[in-house]
Formats: sequence, C-alpha cells, structure tokens
Amino acid sequence: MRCFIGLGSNTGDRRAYLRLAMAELRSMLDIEVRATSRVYETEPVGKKDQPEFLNAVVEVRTELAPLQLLQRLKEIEGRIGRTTTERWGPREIDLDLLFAGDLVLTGPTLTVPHAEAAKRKFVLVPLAEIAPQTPDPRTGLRFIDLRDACPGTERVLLTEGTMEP
Ligand code: PH2
Ligand code: MG
Ligand code: MG
Repeated sequence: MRCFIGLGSNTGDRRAYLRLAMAELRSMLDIEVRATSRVYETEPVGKKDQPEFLNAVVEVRTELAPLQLLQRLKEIEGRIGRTTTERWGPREIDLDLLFAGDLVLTGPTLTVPHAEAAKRKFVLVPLAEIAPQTPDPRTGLRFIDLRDACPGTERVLLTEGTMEP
C-alpha cells in the first residue's frame, strides 16, 4: 500500500530530528521510502504561541497494515525522544499517518485520511510537491487541487537543504 506520512518538529534542532526520523524510516525493512518532499518552515496552527515548525511529507510503500505502520511511527517518535505530549504543543518530532492507500476509516486509534491534516497548508504544500495528481480517497480531489483550494492562511516557506544526511 502507498502511504503518506507527515513530519513535523518545532523544538531543539528541528532539522536534525527530521533527519533522524528519516534514518529510522529508511532502516525499517518493511517500509520503503519512495519520495521525500523538501522542508518547509511553517507558522504554528492551533496553538499560536509556540515556535515555528519544520514540516515535510514522505511517500512510503509497505505491506504493513495501517495500524502496524502507525505503531512504527509511534516507535520512532519514542526512540527519537519525543518528550512533549501536550495536544497542539511543541514537539521534537511528530509523525502522522496522513493517507493509507485509498482507505477511508474512522477509528479510536487511527483515522485516515488524517482528520485535520488534509485542510492544512503545512501538509498540503509538501504533499502536492511529491504527489500532485494523487486523489484524496475521501473527496476524489487531487492533492494539488486540495492545496489550491485550502483556506489555511498559515505562512509556509520553502527552506534550503533537505532531510538527507
Ligand atoms: N502540528 C500540530 C499543530 N500545529 N502547525 C504547524 N505549522 N505544523 C505542524 O506540524 C503542526 C502545527 C499538531 O500536530
Ligand atoms: Mg500532527
Ligand atoms: Mg501526531
């Protein structure tokens, strides 16, 4: 299944946390990284009085079930040392499962497509960069159309450099 994962960090050495997360993802034998977006510096959404985020999106291929993939993402967050758990608050690393193939499901531990992410510029800009023509399974709209229709007003700025070592 083709899945999209959102990465975010807004405390400490943000780019180093993104790089660590990528290294962890690439080290997993049952997850294949297929595409990585560039890195964007973005204005915090929700809770405003916190540092700016670095955000990116990666496309992976995996035979893992979506809940197993989610579990892996939580493991990586734990290993990288995410210490903050406040909802919307600052975090070293946040890995969100955004889309899992054309699956549409709402559950206690996993909702895909991700409930809010698909309304946010900080997700849609990097997502449309790597997969502009892919349709959102919920609406049928392509990611690039979602991005262009997104009402979000947060600032999203392309940064120099990548998430690679
Ligand atoms: N993540 C949040 C809340 N707000 N804002 C930006 N710009 N980027 C994020 O990744 C982000 C956020 C909760 O996960
Ligand atoms: Mg998040
Ligand atoms: Mg999260």
